[in-house]
Amino acid sequence: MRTLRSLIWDLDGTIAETERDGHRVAFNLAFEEFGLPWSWDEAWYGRLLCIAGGRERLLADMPTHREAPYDKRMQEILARSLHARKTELYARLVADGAIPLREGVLELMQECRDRGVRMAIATTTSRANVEALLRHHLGADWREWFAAIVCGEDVRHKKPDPEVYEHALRLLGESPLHAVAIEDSPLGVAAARALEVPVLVTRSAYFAGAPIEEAIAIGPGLHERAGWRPEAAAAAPGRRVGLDDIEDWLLRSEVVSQFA
Ligand code: XBP
Ligand code: MG
Repeated sequence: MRTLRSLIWDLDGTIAETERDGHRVAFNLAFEEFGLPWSWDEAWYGRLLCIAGGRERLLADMPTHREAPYDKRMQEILARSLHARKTELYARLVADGAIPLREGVLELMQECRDRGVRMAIATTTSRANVEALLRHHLGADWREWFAAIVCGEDVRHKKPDPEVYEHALRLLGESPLHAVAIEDSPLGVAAARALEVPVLVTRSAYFAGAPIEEAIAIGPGLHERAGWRPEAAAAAPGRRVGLDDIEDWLLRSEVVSQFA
């Protein structure tokens, strides 16, 4: 029987709305500092999110600008410098308090700690971004909250490749039978599902309407038990989604898959 022993968190879009309010803004600040007349509005950045990795996203967008170097190697050099500066500017935004955690995230993390459910981070964002955000919100001992932290630098292939989940499961010493991932994007869901890790989806600003299949449940966020599909039916107190709800979805998904 499936039981929940480990909860694996995606970061961008799931723990906080980092893409719209953090990375995009920091990229635009970096463009300005470099004297480039480039600016990614919310809609355009949303389209670029089909490419995982900020540096990779920059490289994909470069040919659309006449100021970009023609030579591929020069493009690569510019992308590296812009990306490095973007990472510094992102950390400054976080330190200034511009990027709150999504509602219900801290409460669920705390519940995991109280009930002995181990947590991991499986993200393809850079380690510096994970460090900046979680230190700011969880405090200096933030690392102790997680039994495994896997970031963009730790993998050869970013999501939707399952490598990041493969690492996280290995570090946790966990089977997908006893883990649940929390994700917001189709790329992230695909990465977890490739290893048959069950996924809970909390819709983020950029993927509010994206078609997503194969989730044990999809809903608006952890702060709210209304609006989930299937509905949050565990006899849980309060309004937010808790571990009882997640365990209930896990069991129900097992029953559905047995009779499918
Ligand atoms: C996040 C990403 C990252 C971030 C930006 O994926 O794809 O590229 O957008 O971070 P996930 P970097 O939702 O899996 O965390 O600029 O450091 O790549
Ligand atoms: Mg995400």
